[in-house]
Formats: sequence, structure tokens, C-alpha cells
Amino acid sequence: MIAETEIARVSLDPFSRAFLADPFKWHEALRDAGPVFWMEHLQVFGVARHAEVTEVLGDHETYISSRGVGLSDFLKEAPFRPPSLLLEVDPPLHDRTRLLMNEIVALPVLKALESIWREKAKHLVSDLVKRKRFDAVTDLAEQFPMMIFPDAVGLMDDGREHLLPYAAMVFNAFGPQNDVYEDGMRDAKEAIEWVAAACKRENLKPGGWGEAVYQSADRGLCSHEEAERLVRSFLSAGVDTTVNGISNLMFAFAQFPNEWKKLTPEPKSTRKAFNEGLRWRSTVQTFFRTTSRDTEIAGVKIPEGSKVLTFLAAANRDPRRWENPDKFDLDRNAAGHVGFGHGIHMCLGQMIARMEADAVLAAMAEQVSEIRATGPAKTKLNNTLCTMAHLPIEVVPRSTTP
Ligand code: OVV
Repeated sequence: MIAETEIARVSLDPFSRAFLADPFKWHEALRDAGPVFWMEHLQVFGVARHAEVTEVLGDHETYISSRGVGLSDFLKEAPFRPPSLLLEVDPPLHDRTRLLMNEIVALPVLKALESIWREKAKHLVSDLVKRKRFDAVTDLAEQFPMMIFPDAVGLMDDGREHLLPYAAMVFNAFGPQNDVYEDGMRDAKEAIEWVAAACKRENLKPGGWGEAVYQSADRGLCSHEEAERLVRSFLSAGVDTTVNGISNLMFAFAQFPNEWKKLTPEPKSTRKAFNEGLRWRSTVQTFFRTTSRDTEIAGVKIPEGSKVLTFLAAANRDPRRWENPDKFDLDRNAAGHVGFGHGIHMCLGQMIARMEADAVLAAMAEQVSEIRATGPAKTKLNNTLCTMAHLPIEVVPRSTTP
């Protein structure tokens, strides 16, 4: 017995290769199945409409994170790495770590870096614009965050190439141990060791966010062991997400080239574009919660200890919430999208991500009048992230002399 009220049953496997290769193709069936549905393949509940996704994420007491935000229930299975002290915890521990980390990446801290990041984006983009044709993933999206983020954290120089494979593995691990996970895990052994070393105080450069976490420990806000694991969160959540946030945004413009004409280098315009990009093609596709008690969604009983899969990307295209949701539209107000999540766990690094996207978009808007795809985009499979391998594009440089 699952529930007393009739519940829709869905046989789709949302972690199959077919689903991950084009998740958006399947979302409508999930949303239309019902406000909540039973996923037979995984034996979990699912929600894919905006109203229920925000309901679940907004109620962190019923839908907890400390039993893992992946398929695996930490009460029954040991996690593959010690749990994140931000992502995989509940209040009150969560609130203490979150507050401490919020201060480290507070707006004034970020603002002090903004002009450097913008300058770097300008140079990167100007080199690409000279070439006219380039790969928006490997030449732009994978380059920019790697130019600024590891320095901001104060990471050691050697071995930074491990960051992307490490993050891909972490995000794969929220799903089942399918072949997508196994593929990533095979190359990740070395990356795991490197990350462990990179988080140690003696390996962090002075002046970075990593050292700042240890200074919080010195002030008694957390232990030094906790500091080490909090630094790990920067390395886990800070690179692959922004790389693909930029890839997906460029993919959106390649699909809707007319929207490029609306874009200006003004912060108001670039911010709007990034928000709409995250709504239209959400980088983080899904997260799980676990019920801490018997509850109900839309009249359907959900027993304690159930895993509930929230389809963030599907909620962001829910026609019950958005008009013409499949259109990437810079005139739209995308506020209320759940691309950064919702509730107390809402993305801690979102201001960092926004500042990176603003820097790249402003540089592009200044220097490029048109963009178009020159070949098929290639996706990369990941159990949680909507990731791209290649996006060949051609740009028309803006004439500098009238
Ligand atoms: C949001 C997120 C994703 C992956 C890892 C973490 C956070 C972490 O805190 O380690």
C-alpha cells in the first residue's frame, strides 16, 4: 500500500540515458501525470509542477535533507563521502554553517572582485571574437569560471583540472549507481584525493574564501574539521554548476538568436537573461528530499521515510505557472524560478554565479551583435546536471567605429 488516495504511477526512469539526453522531452508527461506521482522504477515519489516543487522545498521540516538529497537514504546506506555540512544537513546545524558561509561570500566581498572578473571576461571574449567561430562550451563556459573561481577560493595551482571531474562525480552520485555514475567514478579516484588535499588549511592561499572559512573556525564559529568540509562545498558546488549555467545560457541564445538583440551590457539586462536562462534550461535538474513524518501532497498520503524527487527543471517550464514556458524570452519576468532551488537550502553561491554570468554576458553583449549555431550542440550525461560537451557557434563582432 502506497497511499489511500489514488496516485498516478510513472514507469519512466529519470536517470536512464534516454531521459538524461533530453530531459525536457519527458517533463510534460511527468507534470501531467499528477501533482505527485509514484515512480515505479525507483520506488520514490515525484513532483514536477511548480506548485508542488515549491511546496516540498519550502517545508524543510517535513522534507529533510539530512538523509541525503540523492536517491540514497543515509539512514540505510553510508554516503560515498562524509555529508556536506550545508547541503545534506537540517537546522540547527544547517543554519550555523550557512550563516558562516553567507558572510564569507557576502555581497561586499564579491563586489571587491567584480572589476577583476569583468576585465578577465572582456579579454577572454575579445580573443574569441577575433576567431569568430568557437566552441561556447570548451572555449568560453569551461574557461571563465576556471579563470576566477579557484583563485577566489585560494586553491593551490597544481591539479585544478581535477575540479570538473570531481564535481561531475558528486552530482552523478545523487542518482543511482548506473553506468553514468560508474563512468564518472572511474576517473574520479585521483580527483577525490586531490580535493581532500586542496581543502586543507596549509594548502590554501592567504586572502581567499578557503582561508576565510578557517578564520571563522579560529573565531569559534565552527570546528577546524568542519571548516575543511565547508571548503569542500566550494569545490563541489562552485565550478560545474557555473560552467554549465553559462553553457546552457549560450545554448538558449543559439536556439533563440533573436533574443540576443534584446541583450545589452547593462546589469539589468544581463541579470534578466541569466535568470531566464536558468528557468528555460535549469542546470540543476533534480534534487531529492526525505520525509521526516507522514504527510500529504495534494491529498495523497506520503509515509515517513519516503524519498521525494523534485524536478526543478520541469517546474521551471510548468505551463500552470509560466506562459509559453518553452520559449526563452528576455522580456519575461523569470523571478520565482527554482533553478537555484527554493527555501532554506536555496543556492548559497547564487550571487557568485550571477556575477560570473554578468561578467561573461556583458563582455559578449559589448563585443558581439549576433550569435548563431554552426553545428549540432552535444550534451554530456550527468545524473543531476544538465551539461553540455560542445556548442559550436559563430559570432558577428560589433563594429566599434560607426
Ligand atoms: C549544492 C551542492 C551540490 C553539490 C555539493 C554540495 C552542494 C556541497 O555542499 O558539497
